[in-house]
Amino acid sequence: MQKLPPLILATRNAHKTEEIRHLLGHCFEVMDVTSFPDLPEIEETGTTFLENARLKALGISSRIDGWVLADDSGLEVDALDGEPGVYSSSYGGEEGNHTLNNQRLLKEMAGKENRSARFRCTLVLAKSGEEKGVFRGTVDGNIADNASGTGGFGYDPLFIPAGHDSSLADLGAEIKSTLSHRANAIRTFTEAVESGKII
Ligand code: ITT
Repeated sequence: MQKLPPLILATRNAHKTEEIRHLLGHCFEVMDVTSFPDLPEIEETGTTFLENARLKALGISSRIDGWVLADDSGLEVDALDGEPGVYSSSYGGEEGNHTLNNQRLLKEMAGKENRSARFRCTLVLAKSGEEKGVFRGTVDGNIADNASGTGGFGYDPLFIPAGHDSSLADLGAEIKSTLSHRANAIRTFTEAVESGKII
């Protein structure tokens, strides 16, 4: 592949950065917005993953030079009519508090027989405030009865991917990087880059 320019992730979530760097580090220098302390916080006022990913991608790329990739992601649980969905990061009442989020999820799922769920990831690529591409990925699975494992972040201790018996947090970073919603979305992004359609 040709030498590619740096990629700036429109995220303050260090776990996302670490996972995407692991997936893309061989072809891009991957940074995130924590390297640009003057950038404002982008408010996620959208009601879909795509709307929020666009707000982040366009909001950041209109303020800095270079290629910007935003990730909006979350967990949809069938027995909860798709909740927590776009509100995954604040489901427990406090933005980014994964312990409270998992506690609330377990409470809402108490006694529910249908445990099916999926993670979704929507990526928006942008440059100079213009959208250059949208890439999506999902992973199906089930919500566990109890939290287990220390790997990953967020709802990983409660999410058992289809075809496995352990949570994503138990399975660890290497396996997560082969099957996660983020890995699947990044794969479609990489295919577009390799085919010369973008960047
Ligand atoms: P940025 O907006 O700065 O990127 P964020 O964590 O707030 O960071 P989102 O608004 O996209 O990102 O919310 C994503 C939430 O969905 C995240 O906080 C977790 O609760 C959940 N989530 C997303 N991907 C996940 C994953 O791979 N494993 C576990 N939980 C995940």
